[in-house]
Amino acid sequence: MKSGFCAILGKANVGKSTLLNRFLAKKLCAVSDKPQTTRHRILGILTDENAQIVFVDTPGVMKPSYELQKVMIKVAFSSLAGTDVAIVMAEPHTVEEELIHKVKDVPVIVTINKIDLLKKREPLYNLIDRYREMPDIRVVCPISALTGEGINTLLDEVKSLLPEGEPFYPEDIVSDRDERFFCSEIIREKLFRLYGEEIPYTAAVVIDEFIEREKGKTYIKAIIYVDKESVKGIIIGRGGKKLKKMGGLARREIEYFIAKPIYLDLWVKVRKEWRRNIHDIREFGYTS
Ligand SMILES: Nc1nc2c(ncn2[C@@H]2O[C@H](COP(=O)(O)OP(=O)(O)OP(=O)(O)O)[C@@H](O)[C@H]2O)c(=O)[nH]1
Ligand SMILES: [Mg+2]
Repeated sequence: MKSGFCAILGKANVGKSTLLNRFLAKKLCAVSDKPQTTRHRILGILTDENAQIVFVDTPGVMKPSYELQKVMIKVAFSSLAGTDVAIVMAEPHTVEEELIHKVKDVPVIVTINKIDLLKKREPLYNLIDRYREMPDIRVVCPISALTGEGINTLLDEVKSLLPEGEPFYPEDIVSDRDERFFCSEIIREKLFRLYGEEIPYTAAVVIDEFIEREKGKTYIKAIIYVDKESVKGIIIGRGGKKLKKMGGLARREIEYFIAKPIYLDLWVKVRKEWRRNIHDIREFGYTS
């Protein structure tokens, strides 16, 4: 049996969370077409007959400009401590030299994602050659996390770099996070998907109550904290329509995720400038 940790790192929006979901064949992590969707370190545990791989999804690496982003960067790099393998994910048009140099003492698999978007394959071969010339890179894997192309090869490469050992987690456990956490992430993902521009970045979601009942629906009270009064109005929308639509999408996905009917009670509150205040950031569950 092989077992170990595999951190997935890369710039924002390259497809890290999509890859983790693809590995687990389960929608676990929030995915959106906006950068900086992921704010936490999230484990996705894959156990099969000969290995247990603990994949670690991380926030995208970027230049931080406010406190929350600083915390996110710390979260990303702290996931390298104790990891057995690092997947450094890149898109087909960039070379992630800087990031690769930051990963020290861990075998690196460079993963070029989104190859389904390439019209021609030649530029890809040149890119693979450039990575192969760099020291410390074990393997270069072109993949599409979206279509699944190349995923099995990548999985085999990860396995081959893991040490022999007993599993860390029972085989039916898929994450270190609980249902409450994933409920808040589903709601946050819907904010990313439904609202334009800056709006999702100003929001944090906190599950205030989560009450399971013997009979009837699970009651979930969630508070969306935003940093300005004007954003609150935009999230709620005229006559509450926009929030209702968002809530409906979130409710359906939460019901699917926890396999129970729920009543979702959504509130929007203002916590001025929370993204710049470390105490608020911690209170909302973001820690490195
Ligand atoms: N065409 C294509 N799109 C992809 C692929 N993988 C991910 N995407 C899309 O890329 C966008 C970002 O995906 P995410 O998985 O959220 O990216 P991420 O790296 O986790 O982003 P952050 O959490 O913001 O750092 C989404 O719109 C995905 O659907 C792929 O292989 N091909
Ligand atoms: Mg992500």
